[in-house]
Amino acid sequence: MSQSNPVTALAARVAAGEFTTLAWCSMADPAVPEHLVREGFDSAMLDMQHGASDMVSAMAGISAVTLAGKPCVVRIPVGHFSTASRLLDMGAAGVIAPMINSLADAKAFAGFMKLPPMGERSWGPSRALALTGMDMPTYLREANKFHLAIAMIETREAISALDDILAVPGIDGVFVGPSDLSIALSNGKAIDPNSKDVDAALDHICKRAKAHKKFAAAFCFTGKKANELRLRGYAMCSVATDSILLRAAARAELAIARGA
Ligand code: 3PY
Ligand code: MG
Repeated sequence: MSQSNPVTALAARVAAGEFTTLAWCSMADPAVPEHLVREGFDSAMLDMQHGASDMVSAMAGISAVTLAGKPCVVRIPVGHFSTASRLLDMGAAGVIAPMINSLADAKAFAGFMKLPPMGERSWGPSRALALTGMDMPTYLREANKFHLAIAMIETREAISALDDILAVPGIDGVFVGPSDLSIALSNGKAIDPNSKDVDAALDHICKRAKAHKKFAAAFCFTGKKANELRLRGYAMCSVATDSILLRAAARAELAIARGA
C-alpha cells in the first residue's frame, strides 16, 4: 500500500502507526472538502448520514479530494451497506458506518466493503480504477487491504458487542460517536460528548481495538480534543466540522471588523 496514492494512503498511514485528521463535511459542495484538505487536513469525510451529501455530490467530492492528493472517506446512512460498495466504486478510501451495534451489523457491513473471499462486494470499480491508477488484477488483489471499513460505536449495545465487532476480519477499525454515545450512556437524559462516562468508554474502546490489532478513531469537536485523543492512542480524529469552522471564522472576522 502506497502513501503516495491518495486512495490507498489512509490505510497505509494507519498501518504505519501515523495519526491522521479528518475534515468532517456536512456540506455537499465538493469545493468544501477540497479547500479543507488543501489547507492541511490529512483526509476528508463526507457525511451522508446527517449531512447534505447524496450519491452524486459524494462522487464529485471524492474526485475533488482525491485529485487534490488526499484520501476521502464517506459516512453512509444507518444500515445502507450497499451504498458502501458504490462509494468504493467511486474511489472512496474508506467508509464509516454509523450504529454498528452487533456482530450481525458488523458482518453485513464488512460483506459489502470487501471483495471475495473476505466479503461479497460485487465487482464494478469504474471510477476507482481511474483514481487509483490500478489495472483490474491489481485492484482485485489490493482493494481489501486499502479500503478501510470503519464501524461506529455509539450505543450501549455496541459497547457490549465490541469484541465481536472487532473480531470480524473485514472490519478495519472503530469510530466513536461521542454525541450518540453520551445520549445512550445517560439513558437519553443528556447530550454531553465530554461526559465522564463517554471519556471512560473512549479509553475502553481504544484498548479493545488495539487488542484486536485494529485502530480506534473518534469524532472531535475541537483540535484540543483531537490532540488529547491522539496522545491517548487514537489513530484518527475528526477536527470540528465544515460548518463549525466556517461559523467560527465568520464570528472572529466580524468581531474584528466591528472593532472588537
Ligand atoms: C456522534 O457523535 O454521535 C456522531 O455520530 C459524530 O457525528
Ligand atoms: Mg452518531
